[in-house]
Amino acid sequence: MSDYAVKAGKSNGSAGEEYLSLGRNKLIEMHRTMLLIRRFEEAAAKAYSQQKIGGFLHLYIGQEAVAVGSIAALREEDYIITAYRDHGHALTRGADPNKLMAELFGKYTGTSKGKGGSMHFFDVARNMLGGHAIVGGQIPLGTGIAFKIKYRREDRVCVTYMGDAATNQGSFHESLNLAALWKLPVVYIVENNMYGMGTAIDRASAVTDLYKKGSAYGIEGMVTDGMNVFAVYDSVKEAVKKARELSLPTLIEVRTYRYRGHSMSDPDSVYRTKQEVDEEKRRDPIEQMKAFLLTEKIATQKELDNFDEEAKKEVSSAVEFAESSPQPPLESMYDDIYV
Ligand SMILES: Cc1ncc(C[n+]2csc(CCOP(=O)(O)OP(=O)(O)O)c2C)c(N)n1
Ligand SMILES: [Mg+2]
Repeated sequence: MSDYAVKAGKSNGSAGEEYLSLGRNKLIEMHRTMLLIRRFEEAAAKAYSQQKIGGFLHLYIGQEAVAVGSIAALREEDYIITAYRDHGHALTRGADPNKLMAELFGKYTGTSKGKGGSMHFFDVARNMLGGHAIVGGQIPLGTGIAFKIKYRREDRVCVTYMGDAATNQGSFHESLNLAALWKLPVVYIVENNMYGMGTAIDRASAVTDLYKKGSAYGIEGMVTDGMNVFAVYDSVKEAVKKARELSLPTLIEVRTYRYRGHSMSDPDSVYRTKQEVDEEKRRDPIEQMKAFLLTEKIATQKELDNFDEEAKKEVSSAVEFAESSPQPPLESMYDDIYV
């Protein structure tokens, strides 16, 4: 692996004086964002089971540290683009939970006026460029955004997220080749949650150490613990620095886990055991962050409880907002088809 050294992120978030330099506000904000994502997803699952949300719904529960740790390492002007499991990324970027919930409900007050739904969260003002339903479809788009950054000599990077199964798509390989050839400021983040729908990674991918897939194109690979927000932050910070200063791509494999099925209609009990899920939950990213905040005396238990209450309140008012919002009017059917 000489030229394409593999670097592991730190896996013990409670070990760290260095993280205190992020400052109390930032640390609390990271924790509260993970909480907001989890409560948002739980409320979305409930609304889906009440048939208030139609179509597909892919939840991010368990993967919160990936969006939060990675986006904490970015500047506001940096771009992000991801697949359909996109709620966590949009919330972390600061998209309005009311509008996001309304989008799930198909309402006119939603981020895309109710026409995009769960898989197509967008917030152009916050440089969140989707939300893409075709597996691997966002990878060439993210690569193209990085090309645009370089072509216009902008001081930005593009973080392109994907699932583990997307690394078996041709679009992944074509993108990595061009990103390396043209030296593009892109960071590819593979959210390896071990499954593509009901298929375990070792049944679909010849190489299961996904960070190694960059080596065919001379792209440095890193692997990091996706249940630890600081490990994700460290790896992404390093890769972003390389993209910004040297205009070089990196492939980061983030090992994470989704607690729920692939989507709301997936009976996950047929391809994995409850024991496996319970085992993974013991590494819960939110619980790890709580332990860190308490150990380092950054927050008290009472404050942590309050943060959770506030996240629940914010989410229930988002549900109320979505429920009381109007449907898109029929006349709007052909609006916004082209920019
Ligand atoms: C091109 C294409 N093929 C198949 C599908 C159906 N499909 C939707 S999600 C998915 C699995 C993708 O898994 P992964 O990339 O690991 O992402 P995860 O769902 O685990 O976040 C498949 C096969 C699709 N949406 N697009
Ligand atoms: Mg997956």
